[in-house]
Amino acid sequence: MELASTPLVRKVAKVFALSGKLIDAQPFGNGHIHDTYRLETAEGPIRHTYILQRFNHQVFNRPALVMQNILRVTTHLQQQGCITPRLVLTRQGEPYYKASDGFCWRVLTFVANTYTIEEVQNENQAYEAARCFGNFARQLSTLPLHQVHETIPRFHDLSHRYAQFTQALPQAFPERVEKAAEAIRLIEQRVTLRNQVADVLPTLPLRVLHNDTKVNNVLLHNDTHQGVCAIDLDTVMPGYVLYDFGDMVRTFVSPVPEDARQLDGVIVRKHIFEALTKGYLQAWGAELQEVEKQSLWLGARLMPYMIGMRFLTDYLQGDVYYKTTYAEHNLDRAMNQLTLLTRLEAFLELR
Ligand code: GN1
Ligand code: MG
Repeated sequence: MELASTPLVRKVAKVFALSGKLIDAQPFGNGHIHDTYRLETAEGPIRHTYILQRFNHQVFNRPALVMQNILRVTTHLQQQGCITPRLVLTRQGEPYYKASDGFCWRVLTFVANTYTIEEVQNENQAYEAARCFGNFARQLSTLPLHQVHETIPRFHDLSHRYAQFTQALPQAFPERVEKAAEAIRLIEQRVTLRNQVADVLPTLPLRVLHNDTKVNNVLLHNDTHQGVCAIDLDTVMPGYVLYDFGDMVRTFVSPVPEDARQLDGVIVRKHIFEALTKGYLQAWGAELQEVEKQSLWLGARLMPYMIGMRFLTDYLQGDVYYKTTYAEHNLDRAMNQLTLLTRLEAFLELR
């Protein structure tokens, strides 16, 4: 049996009210923001599994509000009999712990018999994951909006993201601007898309949404492969359904990862698009308003555009936000997303 990876991780883990004795801690998952570990404890013959995260407080600079949201949302879901990860408090009863490394750490339960995927391989996965995110938002429609904090102000506000991009441009390293010329052009060019978003948003109701509906933020069941629940609840806050729908399209329809450099591989799989649309609409049922349904395809273009813009802005700023593993990583991600946008525009045009 492996021992917990570093003394700090072991030390921090013990601050939390885990059941049993810590026997293992391993790095886990592929998130771009936090550092995540999977903990295992033993209580006699029983094993428990937890998720420990070192919180990125540069991205989420109000950790107390994020944790309050998670507590409210998971409690609300549990009250409705839904499966959800639960927050494990520290032995002092706090929702997170500020460690000697200056970082905030937190623990959530690991939902048993589940797995995540990085890419959608078949229609069933698309349908199940979309149903899960749809159910998640519908179940939260009875949670008053004012009870959920905006954890990252203006997170999906396109005009704000565009302003960040245009501000980053003149301050960027000239060689990065040069390498990014094509991506910059693809972003600048989309005036109509920016205007459409500005026109449509004021007609839509605000709802409590997930706001990061990447396919790896949903748990599937080991045996039935059905969607079990949504995870990664840091960005749960008020938003518009087209954001959640659009982020699913962004991460489900292409058969290659968001950082794939082979742009020929970035295509729109029609059967996956249809399966996810079906799953999402079924989960909402009659609760989704007609204006919201009409807005979904705009979301399918908005999200690759906005996330592509955010990757590119980070590239121009010198990779200060997303985790990267090589110099051009954020540029490759941006080009991938902008290629996906171009392919989605053609796809939706034909429908
Ligand atoms: C980040 O944390 P993770 O990897 O699930 C990001 C999302 C982006 C996504 C791009 C708080 O999500 O907004 O869509 O990367 N989360 C934050 O892959 O910025
Ligand atoms: Mg995640």
